[in-house]
Parts: sequence; structure tokens; C-alpha cells
Amino acid sequence: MKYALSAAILTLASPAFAQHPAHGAAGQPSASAAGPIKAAGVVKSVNPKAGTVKIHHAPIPALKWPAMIMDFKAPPSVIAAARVGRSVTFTLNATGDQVTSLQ
Ligand SMILES: [Cu+2]
Repeated sequence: MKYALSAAILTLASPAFAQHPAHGAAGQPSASAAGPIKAAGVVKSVNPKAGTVKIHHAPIPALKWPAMIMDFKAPPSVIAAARVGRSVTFTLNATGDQVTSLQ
């Protein structure tokens, strides 16, 4: 319960989304992005408690996103694989808010 509550607060108050308001508008019309979305970037930080990774990602044309630093939701397998400072390629879900795999 404590975890769920703090996760909800993080989602609502995420500074990443405040820094990148373009995501709200540009991220939505990505219905054309049918399959998994591939992207590349550098891991900036990992937050196992929140279940998020902060990645400085390259532009993602499928989502019409420019390069930026932002937080993504991530399952435990991705959290475990993420290393700060590491260059990675990763796969996003269709809406681009969650990293589903990371290499
Ligand atoms: Cu972004």
C-alpha cells in the first residue's frame, strides 16, 4: 500500500513530465506506432523503489519525441539490467511510458 501510494504520487508529480510537456500532446497521436518502439539512450539513474529508470534518449520518430532526459516505468527485469552511465538500446510499449526490455 505504501508502495502503491508513493508510486501514484510520483506519477502525478513527476518532474520529468513537467520538463517535457511535449510528451502529453505529441505522445498521444502515436496510434500509428503499432508494434514495440525501439530507441537508444544512456541510463542516467535507476529507481528500484519507484520502478523507474531515467534515460537520456535519442529522438524517437515513432512517438515524435525529440532527444531528452526522462523517467520511464520499468519492470524488475529492466531495473535489474539497467546500469547508470551505460549506453543502451531499449524497447518501449506503444504509448512510450514504459521500457519493456533493455539491452
Ligand atoms: Cu522523452
